[in-house]
Amino acid sequence: MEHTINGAYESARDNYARLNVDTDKVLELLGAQAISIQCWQGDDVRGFEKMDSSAASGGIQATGSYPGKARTIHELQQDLEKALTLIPGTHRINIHAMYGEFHDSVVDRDAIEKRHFQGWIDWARALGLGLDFNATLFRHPKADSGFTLSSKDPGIRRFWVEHVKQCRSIGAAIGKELSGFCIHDLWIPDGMKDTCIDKYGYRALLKRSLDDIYAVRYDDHLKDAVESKLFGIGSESFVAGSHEFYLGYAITHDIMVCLDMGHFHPTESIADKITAILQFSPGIMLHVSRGVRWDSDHVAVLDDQLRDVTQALVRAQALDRAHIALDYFDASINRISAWVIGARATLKALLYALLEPTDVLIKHETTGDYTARLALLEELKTLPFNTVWDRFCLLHNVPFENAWLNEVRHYEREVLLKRT
Ligand code: RNT
Ligand code: ZN
Repeated sequence: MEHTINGAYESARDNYARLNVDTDKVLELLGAQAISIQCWQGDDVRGFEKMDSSAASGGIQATGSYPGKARTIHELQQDLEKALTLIPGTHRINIHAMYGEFHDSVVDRDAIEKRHFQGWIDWARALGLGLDFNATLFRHPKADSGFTLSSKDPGIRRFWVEHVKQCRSIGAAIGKELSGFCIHDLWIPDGMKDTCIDKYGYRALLKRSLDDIYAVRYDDHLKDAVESKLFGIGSESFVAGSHEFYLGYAITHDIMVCLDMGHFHPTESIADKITAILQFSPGIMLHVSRGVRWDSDHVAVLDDQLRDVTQALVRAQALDRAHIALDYFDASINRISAWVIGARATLKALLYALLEPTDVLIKHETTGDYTARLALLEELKTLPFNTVWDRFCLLHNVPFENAWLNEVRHYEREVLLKRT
């Protein structure tokens, strides 16, 4: 098989070279792309707190009851390790505050400390992985009113401000300990089901809470992002942290916006926003997701939306300013396969974009030769893309084609189905 792939790759390399694309260089660039993998796909966004967890608020909902979900940190790490052996490249793991190591004690969100995450840090270091960390402002009794950082109750606000401050300091410590950086992304569920009158008031409170939170600045070990949303289940009429709100906040406070692919109108693509935002912001964060009819958080697949996003980044030469993270959760299929399918789809979308002769296309465009631009774009679609992908998998020692699925099936039989 290896021999066949290498043979096919030689000829694919020629194909692309004729169009001015250096596939070897592309494979190198792709190999340097780290994707942040969401731990919460492994346990249906539940976390390991010992509190009586209330319902996930803000419309975060994993549907399905596929057997074998991770019940402990150890199981979750074991599952992630399995997934990582099937995803080419070196990646990052994205965790949430509710995934701490709390053993049997009840540790409320405003009392979490770095030590609760030391296990994750040591695990990540041993595997050579970066770690991202997020505050958790949902699935908690103090979020049940539908408001957290923009709550009109000063006590509730203070509680959540403390939590986020604590999380940012833990994030900074993680970045430092792993001798790199850690991204702290803030998403809150705040909003209202029905007509909200005092939108201005809630947003003013949110701004005040953010000012308090971001007054503390960390060095490069911590990168901050804020994530907007259009609506959620229970916040259909009003979301305090809308796109305009956070865009304004991020740009005036030197932090990144996080664009989640499911958080906009269903016909709206985030791809076109990237090159606009990057004119004003040094970096951008993306949550790769697939909304079906709504922000349903389906597993990412190689579709036009995802390709539009990676093309926007590559064409703008902005890969090094972008932080790509996965954010979806599906409990109706094998959870490890969900990680693998989404991560491989994201890498394939990056590969597809990198295999484009951007210079040539821009030249056609600039000289007004739109005929040649369209013709070339069409030609590119049927070049032997899959051969370059196979070569990438081979180089990174992961199974190509669907061989990875056999490994997932084996793991399911041997490990997942034994969890009762
Ligand atoms: C919710 C946001 C948020 C979460 C994760 C768990 O709509 O997309 O990013 O999905 O933080
Ligand atoms: Zn998200």
